[in-house]
Amino acid sequence: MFQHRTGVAAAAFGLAALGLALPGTAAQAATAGTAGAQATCSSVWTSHRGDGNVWAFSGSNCSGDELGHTPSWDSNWSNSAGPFTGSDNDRATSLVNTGTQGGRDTVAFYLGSGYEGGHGCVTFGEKYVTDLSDDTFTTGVAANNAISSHQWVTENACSKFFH
Ligand SMILES: [Ca+2]
Ligand SMILES: [Ca+2]
Repeated sequence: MFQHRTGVAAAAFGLAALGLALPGTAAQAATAGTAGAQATCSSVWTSHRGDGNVWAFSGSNCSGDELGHTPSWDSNWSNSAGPFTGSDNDRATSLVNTGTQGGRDTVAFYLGSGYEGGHGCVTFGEKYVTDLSDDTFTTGVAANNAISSHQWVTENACSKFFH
């Protein structure tokens, strides 16, 4: 790891010494469009990692309907405000975290609106959860088809992690 990083730094210095511009972030540009019904949670994460969003899907392994994706929070997935509305409530079965690392890089999901009823988290490092049917909130209530609010938190704010 250390030697690899040193090598990258040396290469960058070499380019700078030659007066050449570094290529910037073009190589990191997001691939447009996930392949809809053919998407898997792995492909969603690969295509969108680092874009700052959290994603929710109605089926396992990111199949079914995409309920939404957002860099923000939503205290009520059933109301008409925010990124999750109406029938999105109580319908999530798989989740993806394509946020950016550091600080509030973990998403906490809650049984009830208003961040009530117990929580379960998906960390930056975990990337995604393919099936909530074997998960419960901190209150012991089944998490599948039960999420009603979410927010970004620090990992150490969570006491339960979906798997
Ligand atoms: Ca909402
Ligand atoms: Ca609920």
